[in-house]
Amino acid sequence: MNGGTIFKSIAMAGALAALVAASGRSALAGPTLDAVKARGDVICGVHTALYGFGAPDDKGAWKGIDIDVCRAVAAAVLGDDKKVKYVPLSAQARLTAVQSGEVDLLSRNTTWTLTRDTANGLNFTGVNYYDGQGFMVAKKLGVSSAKELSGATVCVQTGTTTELNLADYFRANKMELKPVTIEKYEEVTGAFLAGRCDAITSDASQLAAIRANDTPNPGDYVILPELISKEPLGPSVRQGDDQWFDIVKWALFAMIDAEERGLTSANVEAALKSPDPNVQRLLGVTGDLGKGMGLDNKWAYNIIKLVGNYGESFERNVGMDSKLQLSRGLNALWTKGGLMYSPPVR
Ligand SMILES: N[C@@H](CCC(=O)N[C@@H](CS)C(=O)NCC(=O)O)C(=O)O
Repeated sequence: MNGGTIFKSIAMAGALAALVAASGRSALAGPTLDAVKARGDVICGVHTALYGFGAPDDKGAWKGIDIDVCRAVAAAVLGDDKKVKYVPLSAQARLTAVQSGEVDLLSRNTTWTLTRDTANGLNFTGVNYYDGQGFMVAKKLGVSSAKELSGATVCVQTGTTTELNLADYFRANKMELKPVTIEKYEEVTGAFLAGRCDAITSDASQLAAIRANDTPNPGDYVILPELISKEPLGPSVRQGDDQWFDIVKWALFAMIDAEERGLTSANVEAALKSPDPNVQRLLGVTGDLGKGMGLDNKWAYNIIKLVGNYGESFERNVGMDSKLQLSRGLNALWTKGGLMYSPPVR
C-alpha cells in the first residue's frame, strides 16, 4: 500500500464512521446479515445428534430446542424458518467453527462461560436452556448420591466444561477420581453402556437424552440427584458484528416475550388485531423495531408463526410430553418461578 492509498483508506474509514454516526449503525447492514441475505440461508452450527436439542428425525429433518433457535433466526431474517443450513459440530470443533466464520451462529448445548465469551472470541446471545452437570450410573451399581463416587471410573468427553467441572468437584470433595477421558461423543456413551465406566457425566438434559434414546432399557439407569455446576446453554456468534449479535439475541428474546404475552403459533395471526400496544409493537403492527435491526418489521411475527413461543418449543422438544420428560424448572418464565425473562420489546 502506498502513502496515497493509506490516506484514501483512512479518509474512507472516516467518512464511513461519520455516516454511521449520522444514520445510526443499524441502518447499515453488517457483514453477517448481508452475507445471510445474499446467500439466502442461515448457517447454523448444531449438535451431531442430541435428541430434544438438535438431531435429525427419522425423515432427516432437524428437530430440537436448539434447532428452533436456528429456525427463529431464519424466520426473522429471511421470513422462512426452513432456510437454514445445519452444520453438525462435535464438542471439539464447535468453537473454532464460530471463530472462523464457518457458521453464522452456534446453537448447540454450549455453556456460556467467561473464557468462551471473551478470550475464545464468541459472544453469547442469551440462554435457551438453564442446565447443570449431573452423573448417571447403572441402577445395579447401587449408588444413590454423587458423593459415593470416590474411586469410581467416570466417562467424560474432552473439550467440554464437563471435563473441567468433574475434576473440580472431586477435588473440592476430596474424592478420588478415575476419569476415562474420550474425544468422541459416541465413544463416551458407548464406553459407559459397555460398562467400561461406573458413571457417565454430562449436562443433566444430555443424560436424560442418552437414557431415553441410547440405553436398551432406560429403567436400568439412574441420574443421581446432585447437579455439580451451572450450565447455562445458549446460542453464540462470532465477536465483531454487533448487528448480527443483536439479531440472534432478539430472536430468542422474541420467543420468550411471546410466551410472556400469551402469543402462540396458533393465535398470533388473530393477535395482529390486538389492541395491546406491546403486542402491536412485537408483531410489527406499529413502530419500526424490525427495521432498526436491519430486518422486516414482521420479524417477530414470523418467528412466532413459524416456530412458536419459547414454551411451545420447550414442550414439543424436551417437555413432559416428549421422550425426555423434562420439567420447566429453571426454564419456566420468571413469572412462574423460573429464569426466562425478556427485556422490554420497545
Ligand atoms: N455444556 C457443556 C457440554 C456440552 C457438550 O459438548 N457435551 C458433549 C457430550 S458430554 C457433546 O455434546 N458431545 C457431542 C459431540 O462431540 O459430538 C459444554 O458446553 O461444554
